[in-house]
Amino acid sequence: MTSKFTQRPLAIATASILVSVLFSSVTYAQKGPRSGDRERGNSLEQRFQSLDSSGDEVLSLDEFTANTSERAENKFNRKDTDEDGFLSFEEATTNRRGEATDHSEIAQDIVDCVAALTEDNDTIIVPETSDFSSPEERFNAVDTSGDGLLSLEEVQDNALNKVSSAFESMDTDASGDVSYEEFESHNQQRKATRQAIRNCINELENDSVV
Ligand SMILES: [Ca+2]
Ligand SMILES: [Ca+2]
Ligand SMILES: [Ca+2]
Repeated sequence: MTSKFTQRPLAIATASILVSVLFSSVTYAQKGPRSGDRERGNSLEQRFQSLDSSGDEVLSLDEFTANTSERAENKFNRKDTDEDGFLSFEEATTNRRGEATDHSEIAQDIVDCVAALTEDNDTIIVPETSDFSSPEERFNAVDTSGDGLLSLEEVQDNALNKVSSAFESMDTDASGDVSYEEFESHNQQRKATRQAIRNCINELENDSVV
């Protein structure tokens, strides 16, 4: 891998990566015509209902992943700036500011910091150090063919894996489907965890003594 990228970490970006890993298909379901929906609980219910296409008040894995491939394709096309049908390392790892987020060197510190915060807030889920892997590691994990480029299929497979494992972690009673209660509590965990990670990264990055 010879691509160059800047190493300036971006707190928000990492937090949002984790969030998108945990929750992509939930936000994906929000693409409909609804707008201006500010009421939190209500909007979460609507989100759940829009995912529940069978209307049986639980989400199946199929319902939960229904938009995943299409969403991945849209993102792929947006990132493929030279339009060659593949994502290079740079296309895949740089964000809108032209930087690749890299918190891999403080991954353990982030995990320790978030773990300490759970003493006061047990809604927070402690992340794993692998959630903060380097851009190279993230890229190579998706590049299953190992040719140094990401195909649409690789990107879609990766998205499906992530959304499926998010579904699994939501289904806390292992019933094979996700109830509204499971959905809601996962959403609360996600919000608390995202905030905790953001706070920890800010703190760790602003450790200057002067
Ligand atoms: Ca359903
Ligand atoms: Ca390309
Ligand atoms: Ca369940």
